[in-house]
Amino acid sequence: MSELESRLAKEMGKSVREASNEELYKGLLAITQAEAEKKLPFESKKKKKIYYLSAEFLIGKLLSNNLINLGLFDEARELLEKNGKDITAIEEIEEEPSLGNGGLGRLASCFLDSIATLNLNGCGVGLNYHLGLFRQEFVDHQQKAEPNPWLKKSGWEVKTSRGYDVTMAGKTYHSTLYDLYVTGYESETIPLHLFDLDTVDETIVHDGIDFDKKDIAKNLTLFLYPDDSDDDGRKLRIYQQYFMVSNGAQLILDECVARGSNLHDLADYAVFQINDTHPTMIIPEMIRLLEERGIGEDEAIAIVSKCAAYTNHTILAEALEKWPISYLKEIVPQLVPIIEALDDRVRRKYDDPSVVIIDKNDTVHMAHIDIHYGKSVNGVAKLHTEILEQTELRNFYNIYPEKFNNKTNGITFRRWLLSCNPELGSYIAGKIGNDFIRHAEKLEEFGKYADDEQVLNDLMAIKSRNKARLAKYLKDTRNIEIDPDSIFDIQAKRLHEYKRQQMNLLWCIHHYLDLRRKVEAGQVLDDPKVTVLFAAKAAPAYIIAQDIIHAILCLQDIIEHDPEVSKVFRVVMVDNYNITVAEKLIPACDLSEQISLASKEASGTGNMKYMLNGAVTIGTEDGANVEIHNLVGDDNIYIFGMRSPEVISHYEKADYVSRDWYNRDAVLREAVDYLTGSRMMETGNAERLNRLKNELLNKDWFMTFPDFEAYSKIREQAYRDYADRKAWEKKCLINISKAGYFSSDRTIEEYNRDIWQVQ
Ligand code: CR6
Repeated sequence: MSELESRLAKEMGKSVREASNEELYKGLLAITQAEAEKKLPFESKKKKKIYYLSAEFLIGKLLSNNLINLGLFDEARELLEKNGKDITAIEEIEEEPSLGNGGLGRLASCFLDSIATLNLNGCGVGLNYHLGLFRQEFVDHQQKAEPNPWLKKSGWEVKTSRGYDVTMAGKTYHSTLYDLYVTGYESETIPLHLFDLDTVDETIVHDGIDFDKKDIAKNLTLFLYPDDSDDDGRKLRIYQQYFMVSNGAQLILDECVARGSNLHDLADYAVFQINDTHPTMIIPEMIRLLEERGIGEDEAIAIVSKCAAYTNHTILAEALEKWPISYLKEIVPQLVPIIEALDDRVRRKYDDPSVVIIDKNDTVHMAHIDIHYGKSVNGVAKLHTEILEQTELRNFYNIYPEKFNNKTNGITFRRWLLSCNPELGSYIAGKIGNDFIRHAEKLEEFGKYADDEQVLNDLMAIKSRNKARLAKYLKDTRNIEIDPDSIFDIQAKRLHEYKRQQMNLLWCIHHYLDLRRKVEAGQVLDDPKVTVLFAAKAAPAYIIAQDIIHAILCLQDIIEHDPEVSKVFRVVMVDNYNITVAEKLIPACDLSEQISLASKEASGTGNMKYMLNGAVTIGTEDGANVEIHNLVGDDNIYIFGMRSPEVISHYEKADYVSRDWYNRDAVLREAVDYLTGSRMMETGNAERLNRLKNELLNKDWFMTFPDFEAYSKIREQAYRDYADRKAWEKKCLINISKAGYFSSDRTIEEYNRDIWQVQ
């Protein structure tokens, strides 16, 4: 009996063969937890520490990932197989911790994996939401949001005896700290600290995801991002944010003192990376706590300004947080004099209303606190950082050019290749060795096989098996049948107008109508077989996003009922997109849709995951697509559409009129009109369809119409190119071999080199 086998048997009190999947899951969990814990570093040995503060950590399932990182995966899989068990079925038992919305939260999780893998002294700090991002169902072609409990069944969290007092709106709450162990690849473990309140009560949730937003003791950590479409929802966010950072600040001070800091030298012991503006209140809170411990205001501000660093993740104005000072006065009155003092210093120094912290409407600009009182400001892709410097944050850049820097996002290869696509991972390792897992730049060596017929055939075969696996998964879990021999064209990401799922939809309508015409003319449909897969959750308060989902589901239904066209063309929207679904879609993708309006997608990270798994990108020159394009060259990517200077100039001049495009372009007009044509109206909801069409016709804020023709042309070109399978597979191989740059290990090395400077 192997050691693993006897340990498992001991945990479960029975043999592997006798155990149920549930028991095996629990047994494996206990073993990985114990192994991970052994690898926690000795606190006192290291001086400086990274505190990665984030309202979101989109963790994903942990079992396989941890087994891989701990070097136990192959052994566990073989042991299970030998006893007639299947590791995939055991993984199904695990509830995914969805403590994030999308890219930003997933990035935070990839970063923790890399911090651990690089043996850097660090940890994550966030909140222990009881319910993850809502579970999405489709009912009557519409999204329905349901609670998504994960905590009770998870087992990954360790309740600690640590906790702190946090005072909000005059009441004091005592927190409890839970730790989740983040394993690194054959390296140390780091903790993700998630703060919670014992009084939170999941039973107050009713009618989908509604709850009493005023009862803070019961609702504080109930949900990630409560609906912020009303005052109470917005205030609850401030409660959450302050609870997170006050706990975080107290933890930082405790730990740093224990490691030997005298507080005056805090910057030698701590750096806090502020992930978007949600944790910004750590700056005034830390100043407050230092003052409480006897440090004068000037010095406290100077100390904190050396510890704090800010990452910006968007240029969309609605996402740059601003709070009315009245909210802060109500909830965190202890911070208001400090924020006023910080604002005062800015006003005395700079005669520029665009850089103040509290504006003339008594609104507090959170990002401005970060920029004035942090030591670093970074964007998340080259283009994004340039836009911050030259346009969005130009006035700040002029004051502090030395603070601005770029850190192009990355992804962990452990989860996004080894764990989600083990066959491809081992194949590459068989060709170029294992080194690329830790030294991602070595993936470039795989490029030498670009003309090797055997390798190209092997890659094609791996992709085919992944497509068949996806087809089976969709059949088993959703009763959706798709043809694994068709081209899989995938757009999976949060639903947002700037990401332009609506442009993809318009093309699908256009293609459907073309095929229908052929059928009616009695022609044979010899077009390439295509399955377009969408997967996306829309924020419950974002009406147009829901309308887009509705229109996609209606079109899906219409095509399903078309016996001729559905043989060559299908549109399928997969419900409840999350990390688990992403891990199935990505290895099976042929064409990766990254079609945001240039300048609007700060980086994107899905684009990198698809590339690494051997998909070809169709995309705009936006975010990290620009860098992907530079790396793979014109022949291995399909780039189209307006470039960002042109887009920015349209916004500045306010000269874009969507109706002109509609009037001018008959093909586009036909697709837009179809939204409210008889077939769609019979299938769906008139209010939703009309609203969507009107939005496009009268606004189209993210300019889908001007890019539509170029998009259609290049997409059809990509489908034609796919027919030459060898040439296509070569593109896939080149994409894989150039993906090394997008390892989050590279990104984290850069953060550490330029901002953190931790040993
Ligand atoms: N939505 C950006 O839009 C970027 C991630 C991570 C986003 C996306 O382009 O890749 O952050 N921004 O940097 C925000 O969430 C504010 C995202 O995930």
